[in-house]
Amino acid sequence: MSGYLQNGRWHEGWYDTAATAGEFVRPQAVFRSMVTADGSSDYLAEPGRYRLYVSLACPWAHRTLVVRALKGLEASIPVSIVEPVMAGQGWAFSPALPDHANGFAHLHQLYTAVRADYSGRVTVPVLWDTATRTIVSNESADIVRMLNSAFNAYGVAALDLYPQALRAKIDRINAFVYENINNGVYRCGFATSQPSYERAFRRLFHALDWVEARLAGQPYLVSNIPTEADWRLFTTLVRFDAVYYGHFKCNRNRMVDFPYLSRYLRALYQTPGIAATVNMEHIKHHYYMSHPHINPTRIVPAGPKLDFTLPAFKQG
Ligand SMILES: N[C@@H](CCC(=O)N[C@@H](CS)C(=O)NCC(=O)O)C(=O)O
Repeated sequence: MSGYLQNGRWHEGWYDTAATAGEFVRPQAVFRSMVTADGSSDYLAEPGRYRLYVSLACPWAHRTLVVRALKGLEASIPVSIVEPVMAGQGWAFSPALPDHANGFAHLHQLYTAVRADYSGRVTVPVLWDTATRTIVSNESADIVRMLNSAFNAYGVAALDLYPQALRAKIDRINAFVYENINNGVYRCGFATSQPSYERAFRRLFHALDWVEARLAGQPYLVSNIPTEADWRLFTTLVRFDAVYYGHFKCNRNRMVDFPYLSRYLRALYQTPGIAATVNMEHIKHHYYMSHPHINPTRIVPAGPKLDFTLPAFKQG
């Protein structure tokens, strides 16, 4: 279980789905500033100035870790990792997983340090500015864009995951994948009425069938090399068989039952730097232990046996 801040005070509680007929509706992120390379915003890209707060369990935070790794920004943008299980006070730090910048015990303290009367959910990822001691952004879609383009002087400038010529296509695929798959698994798992669960389930597998058919004809979603659209899908797919299939009841098929999707998932996983961003311990412990309304015993399943290191493309 977790909670939220109301006028800067922490309250325990889960999402209220009563007002939306049992449907889970994800709130908008609140901090939406951008870091730029040319100083055209308040936040100039500088090595060591910004810190990412992530959960290794969270698919939205995972996107930012993937792009940080692909762009070679590990030394320029340090990371603080929260404890995997979200309990009474929400995301927490510990002696083993400390808040390096502020020494806080809980992530909600970071939010109220910036805005004493903050109201809303306290989410990861967070891009923190150590110079002005503020939150630049808590929206992973924006953080991914900043890491891709603002820090080229300090990372792999040649890699562009959002090239000008492909932007319209990437945006279209992102919208479809977000609605039906990235957030679709949550709409299944967090639904509190049978019809809203079944609607989300149908839309999810319709979308996965569409992706499977597309991948039969081309290796990646938009181009013949991975783009931002593929990495945004990856973080959901890599959690699918271990968590969403069982815990979120997305159980028409597993990833391993889709030949093209599973080949694609392995190809992305085997990209240099990516395997190190995937932590199945944190992923499984987070989901199965943080939602007692879904899994009251909080027992973490021992399976399934997964191997993303099998050859991505069959020989011959
Ligand atoms: N729009 C946000 C969503 C992030 C998000 O919902 N993160 C989840 C973890 S997977 C979280 O921190 N939830 C805490 C809560 O809702 O209380 C983003 O993509 O950055």
